Amino acid sequence: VISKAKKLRGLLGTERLIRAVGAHDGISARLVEAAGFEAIWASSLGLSASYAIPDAGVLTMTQSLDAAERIDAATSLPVIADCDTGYGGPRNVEEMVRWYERRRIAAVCIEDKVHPKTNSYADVAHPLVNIGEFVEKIRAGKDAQESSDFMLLARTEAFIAALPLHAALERALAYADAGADAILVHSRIDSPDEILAFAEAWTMSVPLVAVPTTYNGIHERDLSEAGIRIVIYANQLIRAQTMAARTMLDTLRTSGTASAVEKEIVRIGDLFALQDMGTTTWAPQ
Ligand code: SPV
Ligand code: MG
Repeated sequence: VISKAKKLRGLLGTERLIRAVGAHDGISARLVEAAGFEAIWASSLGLSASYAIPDAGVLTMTQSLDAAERIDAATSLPVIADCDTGYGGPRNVEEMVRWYERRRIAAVCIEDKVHPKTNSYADVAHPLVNIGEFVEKIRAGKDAQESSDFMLLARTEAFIAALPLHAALERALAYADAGADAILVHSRIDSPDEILAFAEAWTMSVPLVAVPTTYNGIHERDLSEAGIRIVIYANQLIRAQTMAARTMLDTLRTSGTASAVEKEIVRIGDLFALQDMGTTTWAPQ
């Protein structure tokens, strides 16, 4: 069987944009696959939200690893695990890579913020570690992997920290030189200007990854034309689930009968199918 890491490498070897969607558990991963996307992003925001705890470096590596493994087991798609800052220093990243690779996760992503980091959209300071420190983490991670297919994505939060383009590029170049297999460049402004300027200035063959959450007006076609190779829809799925749940719960509370929500919820048979029950419901649900 071909490994998930090889699968992701294979996708990167084509011309087509890879679309990854953020998931936080088995069923969300399965829904992403059924919808026809190419990869899963095991999101720290989604996973933290599913625990109802802050996305602020609170999850331990073990919790994130277990979740990534459950997500991976539920889908044939490759999983890119959001590993925050790498759970500590270079020695932690080394250990992290060993475990994630052992558990067949295709790729991990670490970011250059100070640990414990806070989600990029939070209205707080987003201090970065210096370049040398992050380069050490990348090297430690790359030295630890066994198969050459496993990938380590390096994410720069330079724009999140309000640094200019040249600083973002300086960081990304150093990370690529240190062996990062892809560069995730993050931005939280409403326009794609930062990402497009970065992609325009990027001359290395190391692929770029973008997360168009705030600059959601851009089309995949334009990201792809700009040279982005992976687009991550990081949080739309858990936001959709949350909205649907809220609507259903409101209807249920105000109506006083479960029949009122029947058209807002999937059939039990749909769940059975998603969980490989291999049977149908006895009632015409
Ligand atoms: C996540 O999904 O946890 C991410 C991406 O890190 S973002 O929330 O856009 O920062
Ligand atoms: Mg995250």
